[in-house]
This record gives sequence, C-alpha cells and structure tokens, in this order.
Amino acid sequence: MERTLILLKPDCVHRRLVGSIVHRFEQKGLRLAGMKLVQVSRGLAEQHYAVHKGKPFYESLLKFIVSGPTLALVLEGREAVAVARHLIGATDGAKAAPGTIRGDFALSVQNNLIHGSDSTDNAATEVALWFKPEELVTFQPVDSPWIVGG
Ligand code: DAT
Ligand code: MG
Repeated sequence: MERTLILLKPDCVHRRLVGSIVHRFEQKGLRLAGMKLVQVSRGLAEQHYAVHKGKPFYESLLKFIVSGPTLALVLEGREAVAVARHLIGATDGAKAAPGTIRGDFALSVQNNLIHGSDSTDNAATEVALWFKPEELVTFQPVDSPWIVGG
C-alpha cells in the first residue's frame, strides 16, 4: 500500500490547525502510519529541501521550517501521494482552490502550512529521512472494506 510523507509546518502548529488538517486526511480514508512532533534541525531541513538549494526563497524557507515545531506524519492508503497532494492544493495559498487545505487556511506562498511528497519515489526517500522503520505502524482499520471497495 502506498505511503506519503506529510509535514504540518510551524505555522500550522502555531495556529493550532493540526487537528483540523489531520481530520481531513482521516475523513478521506487515509490512515496514520507514523506521527511525531519534531524541532527540525538545520541539517534535516537542508536534506529535506535539497532540491530547492540555490533558489531565491531557499534561505527564508529553511529559516521558517526551523522556527518552531513541525508535526511529521506518514499516511498510508490507495494512491496516498496523489490523494494527499490533491487535498493539500496549489503551493500559493492565494491561488489554491477552495476546499483544499491551503485554499481554506493559507494566504502565503512560503507559510502554506503543509508539505506533501510529490511522487512515490520522493515519498519513499522522505519517509526514510524522517522516520526510522520501527516508528511506522501498519494496520488494517476495521472499516477498510468499506473504504477500499471491491
Ligand atoms: P510544494 O510545497 O507545493 O510541493 P515546492 O516543492 O515548489 O511546493 O516548494 C517547497 C516550499 O517552498 C513551498 O511549500 C513553499 C516554498 N516556496 C516555493 N516557492 C516559493 C516562492 N516562490 N516564494 C517563497 N516560498 C516558496
Ligand atoms: Mg514540493
């Protein structure tokens, strides 16, 4: 079953939106496979955002991500990577569609509340960067047959 890495970034934790946002993923049918509150180090931030190194917003992005607690989640389920990206919405909160997480709660590009892996390959790399194997739990929720269908 597919897994994706989700980060509820410091603006999300400071604004007490964690519960509302985790609720949306649960409602959709994705299940929790891992969850921890992290004070991100500069080193972890550099690894996570390595693809953006050299971009004009890179330094500001790193400063933001280490500025407070981040809740890291692994979500599991059918097409988890794409489903989570659809629920999250476009990068710029001002342009994200209503009904998406960023569309409903964010107005900034940088402070856009949440990260979601953008491909299954990147998801595997990011899950391994943020979680040890023993921190992840796989289980079958009792309503799985109703969620997954035939
Ligand atoms: P996403 O988080 O939607 O995958 P991304 O991978 O292109 O977006 O960028 C990573 C983060 O960097 C993004 O969530 C917010 C920040 N960012 C991206 N483009 C930016 C810009 N033009 N100005 C400021 N921050 C930006
Ligand atoms: Mg991205």
